[in-house]
Amino acid sequence: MTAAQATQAAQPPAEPRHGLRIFAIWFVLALAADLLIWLVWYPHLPPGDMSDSAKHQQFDIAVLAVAAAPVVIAVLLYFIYSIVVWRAKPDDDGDGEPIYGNTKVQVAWIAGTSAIVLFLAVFGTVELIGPAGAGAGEGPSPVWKLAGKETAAWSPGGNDMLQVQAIGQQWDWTYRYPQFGGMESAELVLPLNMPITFHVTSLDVIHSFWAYQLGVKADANPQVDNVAYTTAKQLGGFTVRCNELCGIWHGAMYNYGRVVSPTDFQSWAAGMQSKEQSDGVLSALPSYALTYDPTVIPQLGKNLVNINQITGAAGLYYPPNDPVTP
Ligand SMILES: [Cu+2]
Repeated sequence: MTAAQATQAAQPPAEPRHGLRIFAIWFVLALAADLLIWLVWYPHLPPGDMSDSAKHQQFDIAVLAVAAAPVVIAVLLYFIYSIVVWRAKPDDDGDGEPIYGNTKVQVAWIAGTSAIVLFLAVFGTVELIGPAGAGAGEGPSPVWKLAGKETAAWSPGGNDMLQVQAIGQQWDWTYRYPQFGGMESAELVLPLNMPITFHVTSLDVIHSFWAYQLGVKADANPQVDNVAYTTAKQLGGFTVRCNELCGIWHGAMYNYGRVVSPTDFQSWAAGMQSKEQSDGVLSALPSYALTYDPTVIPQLGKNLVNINQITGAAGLYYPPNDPVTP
């Protein structure tokens, strides 16, 4: 072996293009993860797609996951790649080479993070203006109102918004339909494909109206009219829960609702209204107000239990039948 050959053999092999390698592995993994999220996970995301607001929540979570997965993969991949490829030899106690600015890395970092942050800001704002809202709870005075008319009447097929007052009390939900003479129901019945305005309020403490499958969640505060919108897109049943710890029977504070066709809804609501009218309940009920605050009328409570199975309050508006107050 000549001296020149010996020098050549002692030289370390040329460094592979690490950046390109990492990028290639990252690209394949990120693409696979995003495809999995979009095609496999997205359709199963809670809360489902029973209403437009639920659908939007699914979409938002899916888009954010698609944006986040490549970032998470990049961090973990760089970490693992460093451990495997740049690991120091057991007998190597020396320092690594000092590193100074790397224009390519700096430009890529600033461009990448700026793009992600700007995208999230624009996407988040657009989705807040849309019907998705913050869990479809738009607050007592919504900044962006949905297009639609809040009228005293409601007709199926018209573009009037159906108003439903969701009233929480310890420990039950009841529903009031001001466009049907203030008729009250223990079951939340909604028409398909019709824009609905929920007016959420409470008679006593703070509750939270959570129609899970509809993707609607809104605080129920006494003396506050909290507004939330949705449009049901599928027929079927859904659950309404209280989502704010509100006392000992908070866990039992749930009931059910169903989405029916507009004509079925119309006949159900008209039937309920005339039943409550002929029973004298409707005239005895306090007049409709956005912050509903009826006085205690024991006899009325008993009537409502007989007619509509409305029960639940702990000696407040309705008699303390169920659940039993300890
Ligand atoms: Cu509650």
